Amino acid sequence: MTLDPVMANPSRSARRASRGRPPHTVSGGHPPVAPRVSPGSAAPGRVAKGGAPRKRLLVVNAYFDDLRRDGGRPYSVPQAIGPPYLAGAFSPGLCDVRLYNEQYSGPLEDKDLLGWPDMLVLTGLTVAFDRMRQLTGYARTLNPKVIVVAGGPAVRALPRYSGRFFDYACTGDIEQMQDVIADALGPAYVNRDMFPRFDLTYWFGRIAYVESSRNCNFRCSFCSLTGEGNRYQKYDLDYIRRQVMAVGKRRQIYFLDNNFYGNDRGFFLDRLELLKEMKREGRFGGWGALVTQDFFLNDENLRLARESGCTGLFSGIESFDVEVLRRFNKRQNARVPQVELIRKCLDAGILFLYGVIFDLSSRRLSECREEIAFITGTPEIPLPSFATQAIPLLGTPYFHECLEKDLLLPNTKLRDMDGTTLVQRPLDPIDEVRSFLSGLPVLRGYRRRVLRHMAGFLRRYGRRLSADQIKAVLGTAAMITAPSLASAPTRMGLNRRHRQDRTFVTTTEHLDGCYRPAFRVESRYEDHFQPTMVTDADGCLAGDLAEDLLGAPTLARTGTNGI
Ligand code: B12
Ligand code: SF4
Repeated sequence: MTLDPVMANPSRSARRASRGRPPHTVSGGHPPVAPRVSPGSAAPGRVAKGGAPRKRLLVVNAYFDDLRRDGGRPYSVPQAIGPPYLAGAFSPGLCDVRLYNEQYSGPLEDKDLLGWPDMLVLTGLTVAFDRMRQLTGYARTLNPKVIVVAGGPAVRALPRYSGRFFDYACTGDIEQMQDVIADALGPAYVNRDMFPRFDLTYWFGRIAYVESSRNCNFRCSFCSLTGEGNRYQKYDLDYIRRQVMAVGKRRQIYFLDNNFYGNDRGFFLDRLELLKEMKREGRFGGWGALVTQDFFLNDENLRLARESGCTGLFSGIESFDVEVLRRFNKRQNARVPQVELIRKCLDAGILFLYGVIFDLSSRRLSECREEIAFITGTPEIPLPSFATQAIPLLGTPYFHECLEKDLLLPNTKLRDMDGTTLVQRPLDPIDEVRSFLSGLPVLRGYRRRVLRHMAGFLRRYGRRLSADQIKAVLGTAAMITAPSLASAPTRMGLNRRHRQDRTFVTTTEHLDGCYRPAFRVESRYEDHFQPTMVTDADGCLAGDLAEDLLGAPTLARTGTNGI
């Protein structure tokens, strides 16, 4: 794989924290649950041929469910791909590697698996930071010598705070794992030809996920990539081809790049040629990707994408209100009326998927309801895949704006920054907001309009779309109106440890069952099960996070959008 220099020389920001731990233990209060062991495992055996001891590595995608259910979401799309990419850094000859994806399999509470590794590697969304701490508490209780490595957007935003919990708090890209492995285990354990371990991704089914680029050339104010300020980077074509080959024949290949279109037309056209060729070879039935809206400004793009086998595109609409887009510095979405662009995409035979976000600290509920009525009353466009609130993700320009305007609620918990829970002061009375939010994920009150909308949509596009695409449209409608049923049908109603009704407001919201340890953990790890507080009781930035969040320059705060 050829990488840009920045990626080939990952930042050496791994930080070792103190690792001495007292031996005493306390009861955590909950009995262990039935083990759920990852099927993704390499061959056992403790000594390799050359005599070096084999090492055991467990890579986990930590995850908190936004519906606050205990179980996994095997049918939710897309699924995380951090674990196979990170696993690729370990020498296959000297390491036994296992992967676990909590998004797919539910919370990892299996003592055998948690106590198994010599090194635990953690990844996950910003909201999953506390879950990473909890997994660390479990693993260290069961194996005091385990080395814990963590990375991802939360660790990037909170490198100093993270150093309290993890041996290596990584702010670099996946290649930083190579440095960490060399430092912690020795250079022999590093795989210099790092390549994702798709052979271990037990959660890939009809759809497999790969990526062809990193980061984004735009600078939307709420996006964690804007806060991180890294530039758009491309993989070379051969690496992309190898990835598609490695996932095996699939119905769909989905590119999880933040911005598959990117800012290099030649690279875009080359990838389409490659995909066209691979589709002809029968490697996949169709492909999909995440694109920014500048993709739709050139009509040729839709034709070329379709010819190369593209069946679906996801693009962050965020809002149909131009003023909202400007406020979020999402100007690339305001150049062409969005309904027109969606219609063109569907008319070209490509499914259009999107999400909408509502910022209740700057918009009235009446405006948000009008927007939902607009969407459900416009059969030319599909229903959104998700409707949530704008999240002031740590380190983003939007986070700093909320902080400066004193918009964050008292006792805001990092765990509640999931888009379903109110963390900003709203314009409308809190009780009305609560009622709106409790219905938002399932579009409560709009069911009849949703059904009418679906009928109109299918009448309009039914003939242009394939059976698979229509299934996906119906799946999206199911996902938004009945998310539990659609994403985890076999676990309906299972919510063992979180029975209290939600309040939808961070100050009073209950914690998930995961915050009560599933088995006894050492007393010194009890604090790993306390929530990370973003604000204190007065709504001021919590002292623990201040050094990370106030110290660093917000380079993207003044950044211009890349269009
Ligand atoms: C798959 C996905 C999901 C999946 C699950 C993701 C997961 N990990 O559990 C689902 C569908 C659940 C999801 C949900 C949401 N998502 Co999402 N999602 C993605 C997506 C498309 C791919 C993530 C991925 O696996 N990338 C591949 C891996 C290899 O890269 P990465 O995770 O970006 O990690 C990089 C670095 O952080 C670092 N790194 C990461 N971990 C580690 C660990 C170590 C040890 C090291 C060394 C390095 C390292 O290396 C990578 C670069 O090389 C990204 C877009 C994207 N292309 O990244 C959005 C993205 C992550 N999601 C985003 C958002 C906003 C959301 C939602 C909040 C949307 C919403 N409003 O509902 C929800 C949250 C739901 C919840 N539970 O609360 C944002 C950022 C969120 C954040 N910072 O937490 C992203 C970036 C999209 C965007 N551009 O806005 N998402
Ligand atoms: S277009 Fe905006 S939201 Fe999407 S990845 Fe780029 S900066 Fe983030």
